[in-house]
Amino acid sequence: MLRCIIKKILQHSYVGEQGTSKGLLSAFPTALLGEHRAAVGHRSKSSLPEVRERTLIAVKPDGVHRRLVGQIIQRFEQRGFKLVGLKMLQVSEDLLSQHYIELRTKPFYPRLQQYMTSGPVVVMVWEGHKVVQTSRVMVGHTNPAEASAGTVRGDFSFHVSRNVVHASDSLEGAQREIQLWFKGRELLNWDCCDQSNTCDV
Ligand code: DAT
Ligand code: MG
Repeated sequence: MLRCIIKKILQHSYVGEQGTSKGLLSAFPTALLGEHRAAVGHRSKSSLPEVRERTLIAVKPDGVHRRLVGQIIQRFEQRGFKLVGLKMLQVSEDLLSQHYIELRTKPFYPRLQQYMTSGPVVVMVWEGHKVVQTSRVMVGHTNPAEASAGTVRGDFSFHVSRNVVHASDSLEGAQREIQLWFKGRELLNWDCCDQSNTCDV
């Protein structure tokens, strides 16, 4: 009940900033209001570029077939990152060759292409402080045989040709990959209800 009253007052204060709601608002302790300000859409530090860092994560066809999508998403949610884009698709050879532009001349590329186009992938954009670097640590070494336990690859795979997940390896790479896989309108800017503990840090 108290939460509803506070929310109503805050909603009024965002519409007008003047009149009775402002007077009533000042009667509430700041700590009590902080959570509710975030919940009704107050924007603060989340617009800073460092906090808004984004990366591309994809569950590869083996991960989808093995029903690992949920567990992989859970790891990123648990870490505190914010999901801003998500879709499932069948990758074309053309999209894959643009994604792996630097690997196209590698001897293993034909097998990589066959594997990556063999079934659907689930591709996501995650946002948060140092998300590119942290995701690479969470995903683990390219070769699962060298990936630490506790990483996605270290826990769910044993061979480089079936390493379950993709994660962008740099800020520039992430920007390029996000633009390649997602249209701008497919990415959502939204404020978490626990913004002060996850995003505005
Ligand atoms: P990462 O996925 O860790 O960024 P990468 O960009 O070097 O690694 O390679 C992309 C993918 O290509 C990798 O996840 C699995 C595949 N790959 C890399 N090296 C390989 C190899 N020697 N044999 C087979 N597949 C390989
Ligand atoms: Mg890579």
